[in-house]
Order: sequence, then structure tokens, then C-alpha cells
Amino acid sequence: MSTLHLILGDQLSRSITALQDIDPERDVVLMAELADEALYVPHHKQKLVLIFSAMRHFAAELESEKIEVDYVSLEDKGNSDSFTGEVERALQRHGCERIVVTEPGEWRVMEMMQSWEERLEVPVDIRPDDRFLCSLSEFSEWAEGRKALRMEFFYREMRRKTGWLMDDRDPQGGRWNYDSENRKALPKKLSLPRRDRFEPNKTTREVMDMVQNRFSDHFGELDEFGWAVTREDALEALDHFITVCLPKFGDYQDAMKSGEDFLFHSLISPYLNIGLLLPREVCEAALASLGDEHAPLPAVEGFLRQILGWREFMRGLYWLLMPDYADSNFLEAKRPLPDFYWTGKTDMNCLSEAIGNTRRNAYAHHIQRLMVTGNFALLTGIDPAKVEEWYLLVYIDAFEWVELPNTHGMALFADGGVLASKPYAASGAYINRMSNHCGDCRFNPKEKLGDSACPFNYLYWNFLLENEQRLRSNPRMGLAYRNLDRMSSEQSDAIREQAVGFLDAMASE
Ligand code: FAD
Ligand code: DLZ
Ligand code: SF4
Repeated sequence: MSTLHLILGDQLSRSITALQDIDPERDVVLMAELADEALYVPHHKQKLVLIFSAMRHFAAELESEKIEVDYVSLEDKGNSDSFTGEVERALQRHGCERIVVTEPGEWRVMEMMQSWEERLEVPVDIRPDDRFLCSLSEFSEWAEGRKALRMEFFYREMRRKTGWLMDDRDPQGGRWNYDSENRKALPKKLSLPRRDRFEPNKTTREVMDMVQNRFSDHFGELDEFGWAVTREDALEALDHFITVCLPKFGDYQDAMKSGEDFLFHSLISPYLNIGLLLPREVCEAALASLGDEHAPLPAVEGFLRQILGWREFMRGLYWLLMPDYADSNFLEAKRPLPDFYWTGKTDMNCLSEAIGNTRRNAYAHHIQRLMVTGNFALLTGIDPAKVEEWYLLVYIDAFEWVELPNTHGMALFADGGVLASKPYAASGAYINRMSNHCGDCRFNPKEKLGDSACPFNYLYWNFLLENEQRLRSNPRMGLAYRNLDRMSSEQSDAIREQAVGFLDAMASE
């Protein structure tokens, strides 16, 4: 019986379950470039190039193993544009009697796959995605019966399970978490590492032309595309991070600097998320570099926490709570997304830097995503669905399983505290402490009111006022509300007035 093995654009791992028992004598792999996938949100041009080029390279690697790959390119005549249409056409072409696939990273694709058995009248074997360090059943067992789902406790469980950075049952160094040491501002004279740019080869250049022709209206710049599109290059990028950047990653994880897009970050999320790198090998590489002279424990722990903790936690939460999770809107936020999220044209320098990075590289690091664009959307009450769509389309690493919990839960508190114990709301003081953006800004982070006052300041207090009913009883908001209580009614009226003026002007832009 011949089998059709379907490989999606974010499943480019040779060890993926869908390929584990392939018989090259009889079976066929289907890979398809699809307009529906390019357009369900209009992805950043660099994200399209990464996926299509990496797919083409992966197909060539399989073919070099004498595996038959039926590769449907975007421009092929008859391309039906959808997963369902292409699977149907391939079954007819090859007469396969069975479909094997690995579970996808998005709910909407899972629903499609679940309809195939009935619709196409062949057995469909949807296999678990075992590239993660925690299976979905392990995660739901962990979550079962807990009052609150908190990453920190999940992470400790994962440390115990893997034995990573453990001395028997205790955390190495005596602490689970070196978060408090991961918040240093960048010293002015610290030199920053060179970043690898992978020169596009012929295949990538062809894809760049195709994307430029067909998706010219999509967000983002394409000319500087320099992401790895093969496992070999992704491994080189990982090695560069481990040897050059990791030692300082921990210290400056939360820092921001004007004109510096990457700092000490790893830039490996797109490779992990499309399967060019596997989380286990990435964690093991970081652990192997641990040592006083190279990567100190707080750096390695800080990095491990992101992958073994946050990344796995987000994925577990997504599959545990979908599809209802996306529908909540705890803060009843309804405002439209301001136009400058697309253009980057705003006097607020921190936002212009974060959005500029996003346009240039389809990338922004975590604090830019959380404490700049995310924080602003939270404080101004932008409709979560609009913000989520933006994050899903602008970032090269964005797939709903990881984008949605980060945006909906962590940045916007739209889930009312399922993921985070309090909103990540902050005034200009935070951005000023963690960056040098304010020095070049027309606004002043130290002023609370008036024409030069940093908008994050009055928007922060206005956020607390607007959401008082929903947030005052949250024990972790006690300090914020005690500070608000110290304000006179004249002060809070003036804050409201300036914030309303700002929000009205934003709506009419
Ligand atoms: P580093 O800072 O070098 O971190 C190392 C790795 O840890 C990352 O590559 C990533 O795999 C993992 N990681 C770190 N933080 C998180 C996190 N919060 N959730 C999941 N994994 C994490 N990450 C995505 O991969 N895709 C997304 O669509 C995405 N959307 C986000 C949206 C918002 C609003 C926020 C606040 C965060 C989002 N993140 C997302 C998480 C994080 O910002 C990115 O993983 C990180 O910036 C990627 O850059 P890096 O590889 O240089 O990461
Ligand atoms: C994101 C994406 C894009 C843009 N294009 C394709 C494609 O043409 N073919 C494909 O197989 N996968 C693509 N993907 C990735 C899918 O959207 C992805 O598999 C789902 O988002 C599920 O994680
Ligand atoms: Fe951003 Fe305010 Fe600083 Fe300007 S002053 S960069 S708006 S935090």
C-alpha cells in the first residue's frame, strides 16, 4: 500500500514523525507552496521567502536520499492553493491509499486535516509532533487540577524531567531562576557582536523575485534578506550564538538600543519554529558551553528558561485551551490598530525603533515585542484580534501556537490572567531604564503631563483608571493602585483628559 507523506512548511525536520517510516520504494512526499497559506494573513515578505526557500532546499535534501518528492510550486499550473486541494490532487496523481502527516502548529490547519478522512475517503494518520520537549498529554497532565497555570512551576517540572542544570533534585547553583540578573541596561561602551547574514543563493534569489512579484503589497522590506534557509546554515547561526553571544545574553536580555536590532539575542526562533533546528539540540549546545570562563550559569539558565520553559509552556497552553482561548477579551479592548504599526512613522522613538526593526528584518526581540509594541497596544486598548493579526504576519517566527499565547495572554492580558498573573503594563520609566531611546525622542519620560510628556506615562495611569473595576482586586496590582490612590482628583482628571485627547487623535489619524 503506497502512502502520501505530507510535509508542511514548518515541518522541515528529517526526524519528523511523518517521515519516520517512509518507504522510498513505494511512498511519495508531498510538499506544496500555497497561496492560501501565504494569504491567510498577509505575511512579511521575508517570512514568505524563508518558508518557500527552506521548503525547496528541504525537498532537494530528501531527493538526494532517493525519496520521491512531489513538489508543487506556487506558480505551477493547476495549483489549487490549499492543503486540502493539493492532497486531493496528489492522491489522484499517485494512487496512494493512505495519508500520513504530523500534527500542525495551528488549530485551523488541524481542523482541515481532521476533515480529510471523510472527504477524501482514505485513512489519515495524524501523528504527534515529537520535536517538542513536552508532549501535549504530559502538559495536560501537568495542568490538570491546577488553580493557575504558571510558567515558573512548569519550567521547574521540565528541569526535573530533563535533569538539565540540576544537582540531583536541586537546581544547580541553588536557584531555579536568575531572572533578576537578566535585566541590566547596556553599558554605553559595550561592543556588540557581529551578526551572521547568509547571502541568498540562486534558489533563494528566485524565491525573492517570486515573492516580490506576487506579494509586493505585503508588509516589510526584502532586500536585506539574510536568514538561513538550510539546516546547515541554521546550525552555523546557532554555533555563532553559543560561542559569541550567549555569555552576555543573560545580562542584557531585556535591554534595547537605538540602531541595534539584535544585541545578544540568538535569532534562532524561525529555525526552531520551521524545524531546521530542534529544541533539544539547542538546549544541549547551551548546556555544553556552561563554564565560568565562557557562559556563566545565569546566561545559560536564562537561555534554557526561554526554550525549555516559555516556548514549551506556550505550546502546551495553546493546544490545551484552543479554540476558545482566542475569543476572550477581558479588558474589552476595541480600538483599531494605529497606522504607524505599519509605517513606523511616529514621534515615539521606542515604537519607531521596534517597528523599524520589524520592517527591516521581520524580527524584533522579546522586550521590543512585549514592552514597546505590546505595552502600547495594552495601554491604548487596541482590539486583541487586530494586534494578534499584526504579530502573526509581521514576524518571521510567527505561527499561531506560539504567537497567540504570547500576544493574547502575555502582552494584552486579554485572557484575564490565565497565562500571566498581572498585565505587563509599564510607563515610560521602564523603557527609559532599559534603553537609550528616550534620549533621541521628542517626548520626555520624566514628564507626566503636558505637550512633552511621554505618552506612555499618562496612558499608563489612564489604563489603571479605565480598568479599575477589573484590576484593582488583583493582588499583584496592589502597589500600582496604592500609587494611584495617592494622586489628587485634579491630577487624575488631568491624566484622563490628556489620555483621551491622545486616544481621540490616534483614532482620527
Ligand atoms: P532569544 O531572545 O534569543 O530567545 C531564545 C529562544 O527562546 C527563542 O528563539 C525562542 O525560541 C524562545 N523564546 C523566548 N521567549 C519566548 C516566548 N515568550 N515564547 C516562546 N518562545 C520563546 N516567539 C516566536 O517564536 N514566535 C512568535 O510568533 C512570537 N510572538 C511573540 C509575540 C509577543 C507579543 C511577544 C511578547 C513575544 C513573542 N514571541 C514569539 C517570543 C519571543 O519574543 C521570540 O521568541 C524571540 O524574540 C525570538 O527571538 P530570538 O530567537 O532572538 O530569541
Ligand atoms: C506559513 C506558511 C506559508 C506562508 N506557506 C506555506 C506553504 O506554502 N506551504 C506549506 O506547507 N506551509 C506553509 N506555511 C506554513 C503553514 O501555514 C503551517 O504549516 C501552518 O501555519 C501550521 O503550523
Ligand atoms: Fe518611548 Fe516615551 Fe521614551 Fe519617547 S520618551 S522613547 S515615547 S518611552
